[in-house]
Amino acid sequence: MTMSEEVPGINQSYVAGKIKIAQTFRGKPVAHDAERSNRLPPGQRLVSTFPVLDLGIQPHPQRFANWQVEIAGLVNTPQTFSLDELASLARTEITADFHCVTRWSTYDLQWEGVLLRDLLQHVGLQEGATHLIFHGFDGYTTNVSLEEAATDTGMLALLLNGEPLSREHGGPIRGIIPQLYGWKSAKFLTKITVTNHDELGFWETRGYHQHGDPWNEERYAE
Ligand SMILES: Nc1nc2c(c(=O)[nH]1)N[C@H]1C(S)=C(S)[C@@H](COP(=O)(O)O)O[C@H]1N2
Ligand SMILES: [Mo]
Repeated sequence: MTMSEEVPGINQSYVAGKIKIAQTFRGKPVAHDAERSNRLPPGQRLVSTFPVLDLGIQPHPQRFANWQVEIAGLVNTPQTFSLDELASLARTEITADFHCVTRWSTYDLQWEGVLLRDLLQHVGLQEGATHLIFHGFDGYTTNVSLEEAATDTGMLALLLNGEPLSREHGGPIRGIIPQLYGWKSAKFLTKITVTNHDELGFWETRGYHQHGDPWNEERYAE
């Protein structure tokens, strides 16, 4: 996919605006290895709300009951899970801060769901597997290394702050990679593809950083 390719139905002016920002900031100096004892990563501003940002295509909640998440690619047993099947796997709760590349951060979100580590162990990784790609209902994709995903906090979240995840924040299920910028946390998750190389996702093909570590200000491609 090229930078200019249009995806039907998405908010094109939102996307065009972000591409422009990525181009403007490309190669500009950023903080590296910021002090993690400062809870707020460099260039971020703390907000007390949890803004909603996406391409503008959200699934109708009527779809939630029959939602499925497919795990494909370099796994031993490719499998399609219903929400109930996912919910019946070992459940984990985490509390994490959320850092958006558009410079707001919000603290102490409580996510509950299934650790990617547990899920990947369940389906079995094939030799050579190094990365995954999250796919959203809206056609959104984002790439994450297994090193960043299969941690003790990387998860598929079903609940936010004790409530079923709302449509606005990515319900019924969302990938959560809390140590990276929020664009790596794919909403309305429908599929995970495990790969043996790093393939760029929606924003990564449009000028965003391949990795996205807020403590190194990995906002845009260098
Ligand atoms: N499926 C999907 N997931 C997505 C996005 C999207 O457009 N579609 N946007 C990403 C971006 S850029 C951000 S900042 C966060 C915003 O999450 P929020 O709306 O819960 O704040 O979702 C990320 N995950
Ligand atoms: Mo974002």
